[in-house]
Amino acid sequence: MSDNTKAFPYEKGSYTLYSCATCPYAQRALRALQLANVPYKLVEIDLLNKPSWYHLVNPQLKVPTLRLPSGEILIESLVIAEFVADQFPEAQLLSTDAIERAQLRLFIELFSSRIIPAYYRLLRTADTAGQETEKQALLEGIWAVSKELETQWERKSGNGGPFWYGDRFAFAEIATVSFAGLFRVLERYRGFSVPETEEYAGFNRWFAAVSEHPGFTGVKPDDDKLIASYKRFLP
Ligand SMILES: N[C@@H](CCC(=O)N[C@@H](CS)C(=O)NCC(=O)O)C(=O)O
Repeated sequence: MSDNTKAFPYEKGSYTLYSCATCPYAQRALRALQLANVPYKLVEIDLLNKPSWYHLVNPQLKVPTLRLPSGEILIESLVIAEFVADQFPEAQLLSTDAIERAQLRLFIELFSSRIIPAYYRLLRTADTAGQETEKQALLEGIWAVSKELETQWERKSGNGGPFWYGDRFAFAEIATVSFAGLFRVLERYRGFSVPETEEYAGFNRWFAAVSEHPGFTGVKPDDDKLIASYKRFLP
């Protein structure tokens, strides 16, 4: 078998993350590495003009991709983030308790199924009536997430909030904050914002705390760049 490893850039004996600054999935991997204090080399991939060697790194041609010091390659943002959490347990990104892990998985699944697709549908819908329907769907998703956060804060591991694990910005935030950060794009293109009402109080409290935390601000792309990069999703 030929050795392809020399055909693409990577840091020998270290972690290499192939990423794109405006990609919310890639930001999950970046946040996990940064919060766990893992040294890594960053290779920025231009998604509109991918390097010819990128298929050797990830045949699906998506970001993020993580090359481990051993040469193993990991794809899929949540898989990469969970690997980092498990490999560097001292960062306390993920609980080792099976029930707490299950509850967290359910939260990420709720966020991923109710907010992420609604976000992209709202962006892609052209007509005003359709946009109203999608805004409602998104708000219902945010409401469900908000209630789940409040439920978690009543649990021992939630410890009163404002993050999933109380005062610790950790795996729940790594998995979700880039998508909540994308609401800036919806505000610009669709005039959408989360109402400051009791119904969404849990979500607003969580996001206010998240927005100030280095785990969010340290990886946050420039607003104008982010908004411009989503223009291609508009109808
Ligand atoms: N399920 C993947 C999704 C990753 C994904 O869709 N990344 C986008 C950028 S945000 C991508 O690389 N798209 C390929 C392209 O734009 O050509 C993950 O969680 O890592």
